[in-house]
Amino acid sequence: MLKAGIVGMPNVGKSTLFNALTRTRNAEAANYPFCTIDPNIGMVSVPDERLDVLSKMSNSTKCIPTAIEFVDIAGLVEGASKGEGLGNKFLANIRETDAIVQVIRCFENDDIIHELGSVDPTRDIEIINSELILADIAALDKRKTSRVKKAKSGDKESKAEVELIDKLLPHLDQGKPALTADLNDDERKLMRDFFLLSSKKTLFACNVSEDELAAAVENPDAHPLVSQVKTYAAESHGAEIVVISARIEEELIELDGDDAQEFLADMGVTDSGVSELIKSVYHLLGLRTYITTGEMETRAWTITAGDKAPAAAGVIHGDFERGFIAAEVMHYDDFTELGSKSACRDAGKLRIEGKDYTVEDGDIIEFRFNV
Ligand SMILES: Nc1nc2c(ncn2[C@@H]2O[C@H](COP(=O)(O)OP(=O)(O)OP(=O)(O)O)[C@@H](O)[C@H]2O)c(=O)[nH]1
Ligand SMILES: [Mg+2]
Repeated sequence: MLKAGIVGMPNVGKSTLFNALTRTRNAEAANYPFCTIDPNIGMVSVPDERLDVLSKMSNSTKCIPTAIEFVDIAGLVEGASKGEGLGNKFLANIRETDAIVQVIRCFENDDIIHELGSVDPTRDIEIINSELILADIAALDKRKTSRVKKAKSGDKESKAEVELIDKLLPHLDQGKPALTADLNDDERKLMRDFFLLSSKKTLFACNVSEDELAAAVENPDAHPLVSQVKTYAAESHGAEIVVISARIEEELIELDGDDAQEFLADMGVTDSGVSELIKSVYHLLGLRTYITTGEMETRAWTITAGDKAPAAAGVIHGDFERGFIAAEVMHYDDFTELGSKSACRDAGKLRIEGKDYTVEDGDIIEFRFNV
């Protein structure tokens, strides 16, 4: 299962966000730096309104969303790449993730300690990024030393690695993440073996105060701290931001249905931003959803963008992939517009696809297989 790591300075609300995402209080969130030492890991359902619609149409007994994993990691400080504040251990936790959610404190509150005494998003992001980059430089230096000799004795793979490292190091030395290095497909593929921290896709989550959420979601550019992050994220990573209030979502854990809606309405929003964050991370990880629906259940299944029908079938069961014959496919939009499978068939919107079919997000599929 693909994992997204929650990364940032100490005491910015990472564990609060983790609890909000997992709708638990499994992570201890408290007002002091380095509250988290060992990472907290949790499965998070991916919100998908389409499932509720299909579930009703099919009269399904169960409705099962898909999920991704989030890891709440300890706070990073300046010098982490040199081992400051258990930095090496924390960086190793980040190395094991597939994407990064960088949480940035965008709320002013004198009661909540900021590691550096003031709220300054640009400075905070720069500290985190430079620690990730410095750790990558150290890793690449080490790797280069071990490859140079082999490269000299004619080992092709080592030679390619050394060339790539020589291309990456000057880029990193300029303080730029490996993610934005100008590489061709082969180089990008080879770089994956390096497990660089700064090569991970990143989403910037602006944690704003409860009473500013509505306005900041409406117009991020008008919020002085959020707009800083937006500009920085675009320039440094070509990345997106999401505006959240971890605090609001955390308070929602205790409320159900109507009470939660009422609480959100009081804040002038329909969502705390956390659903949007989960969806964005899912997309960032390159994941897509296809759906199966029937009386027994309506269920979302995760595939990687570009997956062919047999691989998609394999997500349900290995036998489906091994014995794959064909996929009966209709798209969610057609199914909901036309109202039934037979209406889709009559309208030519129910297709029989073979093993070369690339499954699309929102496809409703029934597999034919034989084992
Ligand atoms: N007012 C306000 N307080 C918040 C918000 N988010 C988090 N906090 C508070 O900030 C403190 C730190 O939150 P945590 O979630 O523990 O922060 P962390 O980033 O996990 O901290 P470390 O694990 O120590 O790195 C807690 O007292 C939270 O209640 C917020 O949106 N608004
Ligand atoms: Mg924490």
